[in-house]
Amino acid sequence: MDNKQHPIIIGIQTTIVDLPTIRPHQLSMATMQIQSMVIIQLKCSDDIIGLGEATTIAGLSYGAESPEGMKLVIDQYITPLIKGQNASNIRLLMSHLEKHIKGNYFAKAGIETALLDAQGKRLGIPVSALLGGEIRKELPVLWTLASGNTARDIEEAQQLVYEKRHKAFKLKIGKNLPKVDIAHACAIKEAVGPDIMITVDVNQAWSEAEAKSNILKLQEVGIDLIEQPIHKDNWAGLARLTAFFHTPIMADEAVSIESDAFALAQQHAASVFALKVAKAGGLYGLLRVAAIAESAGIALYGGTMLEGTIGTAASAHVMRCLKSLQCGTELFGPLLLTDDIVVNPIQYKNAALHLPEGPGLGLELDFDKIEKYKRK
Ligand code: MUC
Ligand code: MG
Repeated sequence: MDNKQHPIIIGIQTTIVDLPTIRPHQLSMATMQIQSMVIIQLKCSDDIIGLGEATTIAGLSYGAESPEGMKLVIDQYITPLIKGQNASNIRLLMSHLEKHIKGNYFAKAGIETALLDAQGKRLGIPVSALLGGEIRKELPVLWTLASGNTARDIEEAQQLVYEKRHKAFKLKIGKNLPKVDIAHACAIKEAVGPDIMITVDVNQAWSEAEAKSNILKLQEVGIDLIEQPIHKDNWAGLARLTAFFHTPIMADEAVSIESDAFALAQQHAASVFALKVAKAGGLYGLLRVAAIAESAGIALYGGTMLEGTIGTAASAHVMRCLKSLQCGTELFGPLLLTDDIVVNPIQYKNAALHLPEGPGLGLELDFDKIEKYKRK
């Protein structure tokens, strides 16, 4: 068969782009001032270029993959395995990568995104249509308050509620002494009132004993959801917390691919899963994790690795295909950045995300911006 029938992958270009954040973003394990993303351009013999993004949070603070490492994995290991192959055989290509490259799910997710974007552009349909079609159009989006200052967070929340940009917030805690963090969460909950959903993300910072006494207080003031309070590998501890509290406990770092989802479900170790394209190794992987959660009666939340527009659009396409998304999403990544590298950004209004229309991810790169922000 010739190249007309089979679009061939002819090259993959990876570029690390460093975009400043609008303010310091403080997590339990790091404070971000920039977001670094690996932008992937997957070039095909039919002149189609698929866009992908491989992004993590604060170097190696969140997970085992760094921006520099992901670029290296794609350049040195993934590219030789798929260059010259039929770009339309996405599931075959991904299973080939799965066989020859262990782990590295964030890098693989970026590649799968680029393959899907290319295939959507080729067929003239959105990525969500490639995945079987949308169930929902708009996705509710919360905002994370993480300036590191309670008064500033309250002001930020009140302003965003006033502008109707968000009506739910997530607090990043776990960096300070528990009594400081609890006072911070209580002050914010009290200031915004009972109608505004407030969740906390501890990013694994507490021991199980600390978690027990801290969650007790958070539950008392009406915090709506507790995300990853203890170490990601302490599944038995997560199960004990899930059984003990009526406030839902959400697994984030603990749940990556479907085998984690299955084991966590078996152990009743969470009542909500944070789904992330990067953790799941791609959009199809996210659907597999979601299917297990749905079968086990575990609620779903659309998580982010604070991706820029390409990664956020990929997440939005697949999350539009989910039957249930009880806890909404946190797909606000582009809003945390001072600039964008696409010409047609995602729109946020009425506490929801609106994707640009168009084939594939529906995005067009702004090459001047890539040039401006690319790591030299
Ligand atoms: C995380 O751990 O969930 C998502 C939103 C945010 O502010 O941080 C992240 C990562
Ligand atoms: Mg989290």
